[in-house]
Amino acid sequence: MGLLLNHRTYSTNAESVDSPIVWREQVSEHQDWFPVPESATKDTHCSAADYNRLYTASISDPDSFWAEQAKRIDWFTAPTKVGNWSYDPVSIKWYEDGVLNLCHNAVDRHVAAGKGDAIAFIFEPDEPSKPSRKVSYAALQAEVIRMANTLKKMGVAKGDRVTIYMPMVVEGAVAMLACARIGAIHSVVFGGFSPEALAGRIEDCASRFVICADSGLRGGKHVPLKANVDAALERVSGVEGVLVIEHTGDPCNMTPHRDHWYHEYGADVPSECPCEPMNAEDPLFILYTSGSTGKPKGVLHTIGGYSVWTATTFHYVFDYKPGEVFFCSADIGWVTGHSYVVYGPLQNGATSLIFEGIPSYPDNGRFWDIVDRHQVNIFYTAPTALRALMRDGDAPVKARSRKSLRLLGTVGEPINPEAWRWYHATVGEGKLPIVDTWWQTETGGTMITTLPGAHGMKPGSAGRPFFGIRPQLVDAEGQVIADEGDTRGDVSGNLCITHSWPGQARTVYGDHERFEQTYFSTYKGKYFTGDGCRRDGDGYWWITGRVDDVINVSGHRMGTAEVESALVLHDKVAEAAVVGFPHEIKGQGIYCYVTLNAGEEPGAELESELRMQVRQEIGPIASPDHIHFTPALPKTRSGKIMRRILRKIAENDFGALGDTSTLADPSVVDSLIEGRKNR
Ligand code: 6R9
Repeated sequence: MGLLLNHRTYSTNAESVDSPIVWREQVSEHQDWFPVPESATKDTHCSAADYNRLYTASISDPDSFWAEQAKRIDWFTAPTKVGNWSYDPVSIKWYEDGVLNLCHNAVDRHVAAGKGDAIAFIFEPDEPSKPSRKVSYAALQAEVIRMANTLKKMGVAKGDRVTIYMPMVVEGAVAMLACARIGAIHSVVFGGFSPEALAGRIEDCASRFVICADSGLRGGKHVPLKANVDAALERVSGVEGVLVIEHTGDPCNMTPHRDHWYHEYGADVPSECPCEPMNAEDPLFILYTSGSTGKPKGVLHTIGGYSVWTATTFHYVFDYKPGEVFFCSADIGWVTGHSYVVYGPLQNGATSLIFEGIPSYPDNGRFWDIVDRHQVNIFYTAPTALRALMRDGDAPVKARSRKSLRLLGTVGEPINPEAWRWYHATVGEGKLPIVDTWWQTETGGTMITTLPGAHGMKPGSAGRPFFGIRPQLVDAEGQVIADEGDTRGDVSGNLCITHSWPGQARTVYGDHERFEQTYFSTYKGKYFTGDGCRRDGDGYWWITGRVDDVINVSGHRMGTAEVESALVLHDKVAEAAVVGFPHEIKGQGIYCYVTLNAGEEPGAELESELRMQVRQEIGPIASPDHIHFTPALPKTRSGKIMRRILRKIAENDFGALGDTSTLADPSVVDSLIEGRKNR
């Protein structure tokens, strides 16, 4: 088993956490303690005393606690049952006899309550000179109804899978809500994925419908979404309808009978469409995510538990107050966009900002321009973006007022204390709370975080478990090292969660066995997160990064096996091994070791062909940082590639290679080191 453990220290000794993140070793985090800022205690939904009381209640009587939280949302039939789950065998249900509709809770009920004029979405286009747009809850309702009826006209019915391949525009969220409204299951595919990757995701869930835009805009560049859909549909059959939303006006090829322009096809649909009553355990969405083996998995979330979880976490984690503007910079193609651009904010009647572009366009002050222009109160982004902006110094930040900001947040990867401090001191003027929210596609919403009015902060630590969450650290053999409530000093291990929570994924679409195998078989009876973690004596949890063969590049999860599969598709490649290495901006970069077939010569041309190959198979986000041609890979006598050694070499850490005596040919290591030094 490749699950290794990092005991009590961040050292990178041979058997420590895979892909360790070097900057963690250089900082002694213990000295830093930032108490709850005065401003965060004002009207907070959760003080320190509230947290202790609510957390204890959520653990001692989860059913009562989650029955109470379920009252945040409307139910057509209130559930009489709360949690009903087992991790061995794996069966997870919450609120199983409840009937509801998430679109109703996100949109209609606010309109019904007389809040139709409140702003649901603010759209900020890629091009700052173009007008932004405000969409009220009433206008959103009308839009969602139109899209829902258009989908029905196309033949979409309850339970059908609909693939959404959109830029960051309001219509992307409308498409999701329209699916939820009619009981279709959405599968959003990030617009940066290639046609090949899109085809795989369409095929896996046998999706018969696709919603896309003509093209998207990112930093002034056009992303040919419809053309990518066309290319994908040459590789996969079964798609009957493609709904194309006009966004940039770029010309598109339209296949008769299959492809429909939304503004034409949806022009004359009825203006009423009741929300379909759905069982709490009916599927809501599938979202593909990378694991350590095989193709990306279609993680499946169901309606009831996910609704309650995102509504509750949004309320507490961001301490949201009516009228505030919330800006989460994640794309709806990732789970963060699902939970905290769309469903969490809307269920709370919040104003959520949708930003089409990128943080560096037209310059590195774009985020802060948006904050000022739309008076953003809560800003939530990824550490990789902060590291990139930080490089440009304080001036672009200081040139903007940022007075409206009240709370900052991060998500997606561990934040290095240096970036945290910059965020705190420069962006937040040393006054604002930061929530460092640890969670995953599989967890549906935030799991470990400080709560702004309750907890002091330690740069680099996610903080404390959210209500109902029971983290546990175990060693490689599954022995328990630490539970919540344990007050020993620093302990490290592999992070598991011992009890289910409403927002937990229910299965891998079409492959429950893979779900069990991936998450519940390493440590029987526990959900294994794939992350390494340390817990300090104050009860703060510090995520140290993945301990499996998943790497985190700019906050995007990627399986090293996926990149390897793409590389070996090239007919000159014999074998490939891919590892992560510490990268100043991206957190981790992609380092590929490649061996060629006999008679083939490495060279710059082949290198760019391989880069292209990976971009084609997966997308630009998977572009290798290094391609290291080598005559051989370090293997054990039984033929297993020793990734531990490859990781060390990629990290330029040649002194701690550990035991190489089991290698079939130890001289391979010297030649790899030589090759690394020459790069
Ligand atoms: C929400 C999201 C999940 C993986 C997760 C972990 C890393 C996310 C983090 C964090 C440290 C944080 N991760 N948030 N690590 N601190 N605050 O990102 O989901 O794309 O599925 O990635 O991201 O390694 O296991 P997802």
